[in-house]
Amino acid sequence: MSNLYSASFDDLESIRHIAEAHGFCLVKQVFSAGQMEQLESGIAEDYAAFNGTCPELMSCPSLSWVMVAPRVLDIARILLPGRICYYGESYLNYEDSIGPRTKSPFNTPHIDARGSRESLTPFWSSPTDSIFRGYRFAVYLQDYKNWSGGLMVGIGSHRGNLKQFGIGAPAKVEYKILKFGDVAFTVGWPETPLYNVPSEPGDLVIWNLRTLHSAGARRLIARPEMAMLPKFEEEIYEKLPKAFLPVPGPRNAVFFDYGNEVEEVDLYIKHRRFKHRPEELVVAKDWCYDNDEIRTIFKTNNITPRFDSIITYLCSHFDKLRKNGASNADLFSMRARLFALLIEHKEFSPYFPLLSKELFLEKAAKSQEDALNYAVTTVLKK
Ligand SMILES: O=C(O)CCC(=O)C(=O)O
Repeated sequence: MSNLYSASFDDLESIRHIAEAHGFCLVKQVFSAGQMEQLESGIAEDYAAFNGTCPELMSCPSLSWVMVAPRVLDIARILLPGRICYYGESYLNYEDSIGPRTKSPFNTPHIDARGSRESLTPFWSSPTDSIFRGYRFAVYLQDYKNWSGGLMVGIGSHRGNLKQFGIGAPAKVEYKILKFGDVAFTVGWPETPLYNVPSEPGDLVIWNLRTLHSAGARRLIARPEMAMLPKFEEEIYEKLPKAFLPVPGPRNAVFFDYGNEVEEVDLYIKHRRFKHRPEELVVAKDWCYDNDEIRTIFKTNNITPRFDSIITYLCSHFDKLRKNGASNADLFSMRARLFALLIEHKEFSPYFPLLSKELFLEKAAKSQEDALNYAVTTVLKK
């Protein structure tokens, strides 16, 4: 059961082909009805347990299973031959009834992949037009085949020049008139064809980190298959909200990334870490995917974890506590955790290193304290 953009969960070759050709794939029926119920209650449970500030998903006790479900990992492996890496990039959307997350999702079309050898800020672009070796995976709890609110993607936007969709130059847009009775709108379509992904509960939506996408795509009642750029959709919605199908309920979902151990993914990991300045890294306060239980899951499944954000958070927290006069006894377990993570830390490219591993090990051979001081100073300087 595969069509142009979707394939059954067990048709791995089609999934790979579709994702590589178009930059995304709708994978059908990955999760059973029972698993979707488990996911729904898990999201609500963890959201309450963490008072609405959920950590990354592996640190969420009721949700980590989703990311390492065998069907998900089979799909990740076919898309990303070689070792796969998880770097803490995951999150959930939750509200118990339709509220701001559902009404105002992030509907600016964007790509996520960033980083070059010169800077971590620019959008990633391959000099040889190769495919970025990292994907985002999403499980939406609602039916976006028959209602508004799903994901919009630019078909094939994972390749080619970034200018095709307006990054670095104004997008080329072709205008057409769209009529609703006697009201007419001038709507512009980019060269890149747009698509509202018709996901249903149980499906897995995957897209390349270089694929143009936006959240909360509306469907016109008269033309439910037609996708538009959000700014034109908004213009019509403001005047004629009834022209669109409503959303089916709160926009609850989980999102997570896997990538290969390669340069572009290394740059992206560093971009994400640098984006969260150390002082903002309180988000990593409850991140614990370096604990023994979760490490065993990674090991069993041949997943390489990267802990750059946890390291940065620990350096910042450790430094603060030390400056505030915390005793050695108070700092003992944090010191041991940070030291272990630094020993293990391995980057996939030499660009924008978190620290010099060589220098750290050299210092550690003589004094753990000196090595930690070096690491804390270097990591926090960046
Ligand atoms: O909320 C969504 O459907 C898409 C999320 C998104 O834009 C992203 O993860 O970059």
